[in-house]
Amino acid sequence: MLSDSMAHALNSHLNTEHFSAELYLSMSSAAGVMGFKGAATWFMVQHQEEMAHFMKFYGYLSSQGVLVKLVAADIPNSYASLLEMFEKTLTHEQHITKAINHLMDHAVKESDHASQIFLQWFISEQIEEEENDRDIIGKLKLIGDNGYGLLMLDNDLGRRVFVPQPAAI
Ligand code: OFO
Repeated sequence: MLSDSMAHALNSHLNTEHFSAELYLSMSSAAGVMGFKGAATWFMVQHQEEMAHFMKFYGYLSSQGVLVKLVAADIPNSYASLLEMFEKTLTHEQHITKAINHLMDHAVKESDHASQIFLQWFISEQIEEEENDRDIIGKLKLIGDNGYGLLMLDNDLGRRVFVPQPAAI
């Protein structure tokens, strides 16, 4: 059984994961409009991953008998470059990492072992998320305005595929 404050904190984060999904769908559209079809695919896969994260929270809260409350958000969709998109992605993911860590602190404080087990997967996931973003930002900085380099990277980003994750804990 979840405490009211834990249920509230998890529900609030569920909405943040949903925001992430919409943010990356919007970035997919922006990358496509800029002509980066590979990056559009990369962000589309990121969108799918975030929807899977959102559904993990939804599934966990539902299994604990919590009525989920969804909140609509305004999604930014204006970017000057691919580099800006990935820098904003990394900043957003660092924010998510902090939020997951706070949720874990909350669960530890309450001796809520079920939530700690649930959140453990997200702690590991955030390491990978931030590492991927840092790698791409590093490459984009090396490439600069070199068209051939951007084409090669875009090709590479387009190879990303969505791997479905188990919905439950
Ligand atoms: Fe769900 O990890 Fe990104 O936001």
